[in-house]
Amino acid sequence: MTVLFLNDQTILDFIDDGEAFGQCAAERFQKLDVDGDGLLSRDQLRWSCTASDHERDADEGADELFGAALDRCGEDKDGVIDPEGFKGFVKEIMLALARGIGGVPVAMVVQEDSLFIKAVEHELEQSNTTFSARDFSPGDPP
Ligand SMILES: [Ca+2]
Repeated sequence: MTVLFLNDQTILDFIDDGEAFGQCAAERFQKLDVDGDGLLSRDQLRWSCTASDHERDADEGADELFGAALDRCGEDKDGVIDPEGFKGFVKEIMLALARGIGGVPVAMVVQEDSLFIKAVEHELEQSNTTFSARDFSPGDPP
């Protein structure tokens, strides 16, 4: 387990970078799809959420978030989801969490392969490439 400090902008920037985000979502999908048929069941998804990014507890709020995200990303009638739907699902979850976090960095306990770690790594990569062009005074607008 790793403790991250992140705010909403870290997550939003990551989601905005369609290529990086899409690749990470695809990798995560492959990992979860243990039988390799290109589909995930609702149970597999549920497990992935409780076991990694939402370690805290399986409270009603998490259930609600999970259900709403699934509805919006177009779960089909058989209760399975394809890679494209999974990407939408992950996006919904991360957007909801970003809204919950807001602009003040919070500590979050995540597993080593969490997409939130990818988001932080993504942010570091971006700041490295634009280092010379930016003034890092705290409180400056992005
Ligand atoms: Ca499968």
